Amino acid sequence: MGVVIFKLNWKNTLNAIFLMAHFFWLMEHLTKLSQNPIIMKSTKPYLPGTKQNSLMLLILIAFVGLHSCKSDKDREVDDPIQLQKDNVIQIVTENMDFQMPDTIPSGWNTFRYKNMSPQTHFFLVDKYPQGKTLEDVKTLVMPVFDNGMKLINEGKSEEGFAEFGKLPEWFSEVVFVGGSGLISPGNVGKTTIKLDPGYYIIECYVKMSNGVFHSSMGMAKELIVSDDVSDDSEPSADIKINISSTEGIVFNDSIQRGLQTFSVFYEDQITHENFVGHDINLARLSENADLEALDNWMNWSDPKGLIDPAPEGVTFLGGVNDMPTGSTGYFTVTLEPGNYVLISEVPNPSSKNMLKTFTVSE
Ligand SMILES: [Cu+2]
Repeated sequence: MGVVIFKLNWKNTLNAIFLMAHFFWLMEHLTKLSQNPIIMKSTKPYLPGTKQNSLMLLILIAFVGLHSCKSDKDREVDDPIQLQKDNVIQIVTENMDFQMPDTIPSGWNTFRYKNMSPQTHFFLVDKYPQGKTLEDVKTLVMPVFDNGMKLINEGKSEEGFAEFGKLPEWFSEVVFVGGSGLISPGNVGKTTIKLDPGYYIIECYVKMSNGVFHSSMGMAKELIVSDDVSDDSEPSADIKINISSTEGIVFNDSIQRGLQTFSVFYEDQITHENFVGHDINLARLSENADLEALDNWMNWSDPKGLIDPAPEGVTFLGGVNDMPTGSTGYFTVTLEPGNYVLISEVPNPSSKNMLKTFTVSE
């Protein structure tokens, strides 16, 4: 702390010296100008005699103003305390990738996921059983899902689902511990979850227009959660969502515009018909949005589901991905006035009370 204060004071002193040097340079420059007959001819009406000094003073005030603004900004960026307060893990997708750190602290972590690609994505964090790695996923899990999906896409759904029986036994021990909801191209989602130390794989299983999973195209990445605990604490929520297999999505739908933090409490978690649990995805709806098309799209095990392109008029803004019973995750979003939907990525969400619309008024 003492070091920080010293550093800032030292920096301010340097700034002051810099400022004074500038001022003297300016004075000298103006003096030279006043000695130049051509320039003085054109500026003389604006510099009548004694008022020249007041002008210089005004310029100095403007100068000091500008410089002190700049040094305040510098201080914000350089202050390590400020950085710690906003300990956000950045994830970027440009082309079937997760550009992010390999190791992150345990405890509460906020992820800012920026989708700079032309496809819709999410990130899901999977905790793997002891000793299982991304290599095992590539050799024993991905081929099974790829073959099964290929058969389903060919109209052989029975054979396709039978294929999933070839998944290794330990795959049932993989725990989905959260992540973002779906995020449309060009959008950013902010999700906060608590993580235990361990070995994880971060993935996206949205499908390309040819039916191939993004995870098989590179969107599966190892993530180490270290024993070091983050300084972040649990966020406080403006809007509380409860989700369960029995009640579906439950929340108070009088939601204001502006920056809002949602909490998502998993009252229970089950494995749905497509082997995944329920989650929360927030989307903004345009006039032309077709809710029935969206309802059908949310099932990856359907040849037309969770595939590029996403339904028209629906802009996904993130959310909280599958979590175990009793967990709470958070997501933060700026809401403009308009129509929105909270929806789960499960087969026929509307039949499970997991498609709920709300309106944000002006
Ligand atoms: Cu993806």
